[in-house]
Amino acid sequence: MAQRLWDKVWINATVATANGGYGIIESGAIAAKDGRIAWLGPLTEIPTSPAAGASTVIDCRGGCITPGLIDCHTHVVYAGDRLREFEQRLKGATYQEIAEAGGGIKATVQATRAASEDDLLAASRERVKAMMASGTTTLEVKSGYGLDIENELKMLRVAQRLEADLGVTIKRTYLGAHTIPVEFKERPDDYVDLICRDMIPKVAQLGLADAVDVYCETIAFSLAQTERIFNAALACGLSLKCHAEQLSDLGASALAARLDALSVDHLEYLPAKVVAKLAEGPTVPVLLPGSFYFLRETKIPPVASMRAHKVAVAIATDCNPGTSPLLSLPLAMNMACTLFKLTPEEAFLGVTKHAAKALGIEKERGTLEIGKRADMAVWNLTHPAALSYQIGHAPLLQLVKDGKCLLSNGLAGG
Ligand code: DI6
Ligand code: FE
Repeated sequence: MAQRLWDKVWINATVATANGGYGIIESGAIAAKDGRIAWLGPLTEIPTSPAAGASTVIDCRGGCITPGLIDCHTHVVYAGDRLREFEQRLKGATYQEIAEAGGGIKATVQATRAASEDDLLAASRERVKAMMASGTTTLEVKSGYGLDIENELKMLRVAQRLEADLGVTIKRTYLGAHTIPVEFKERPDDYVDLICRDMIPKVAQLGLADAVDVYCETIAFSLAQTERIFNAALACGLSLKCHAEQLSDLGASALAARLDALSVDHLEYLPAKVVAKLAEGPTVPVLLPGSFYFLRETKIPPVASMRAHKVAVAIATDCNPGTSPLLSLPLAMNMACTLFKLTPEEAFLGVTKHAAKALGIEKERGTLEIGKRADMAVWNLTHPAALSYQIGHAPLLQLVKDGKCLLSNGLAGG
């Protein structure tokens, strides 16, 4: 038999390409060849009949195809939990008070150091599987609960193994600058030296991370320390990301934007005047409504100003045990709409096109276009706005990564 044009064709779907807004194609079809999108458009315009064009034809039964969702900020690799701290906060203790008393991030550092690499993998694996069940095909994973070379490398290796095990794409970020570890309590700048002189070069040399992140906050690293760490990262050819302006305004976003960071994340305390700076460069603001919700914060990031300056805004789960034990991007989208007043369309772009940009992978993923990876989610929904609208239920029919089916819920031909 003559070689077929494609490997697989999905038909009978509303295709939301995320290219120019929702980018809807009604009664659409998508064809994949060698893991990439080879054709997409209205079924009436398909150049050959689906059955003649590909050996596998998937009937989406009127559902909706979106790009696979991209979670561009997670700390999904960790051991233990922070249940007691959750209860303490509900009784009135603040996140900062708990951190200053030696709990918070430090408690998770203790548990993560104590866990074997295999145990850490097993715990994290279950969480990533839950993310996939909500439509995530690509995620970022940060280290930052090891805080010494051995344990930071252990976390990054677990992220690498998760990718190989589960078939998702994982971008790895070194976050040694998450908090000052107890052994450096009295000499924080010595820890910054260790990060800059030893840890960043080691991580870069082993190819274990694509980017370096710093938690710039009164309870973590100062602006001057952040700048030193960023310069060390740039010297090793790594990209920058930053936990910025979450609980106070230290000027981290302006610094990160000046250094062309990939993203600045959180931003509740970002002054509107800095938004204009973000509009001028490549740095993507990332909103994390899960931690805002879970910490019962009240200060809202300057969303109206971001909209006015037409900056591409991304949304992520920030999945972590202390401030956002959240695994579902559709739920993060709902929170971004209800808590920050994003439109469902902005939320949709925030977990697709703009999230890809926040990870530097926008040439390959984040929108459905000919030549890009066939990285897609098929939903039992008629329109992608329903992802933001529904609370706690994302009816996923199929998850497709580079043309391969990772998950299928009752769709034939997967
Ligand atoms: N992201 C973080 O890394 C910190 N806050 C946030 O939103 C803290 C994570 C933690 O408490 O474990
Ligand atoms: Fe975070």
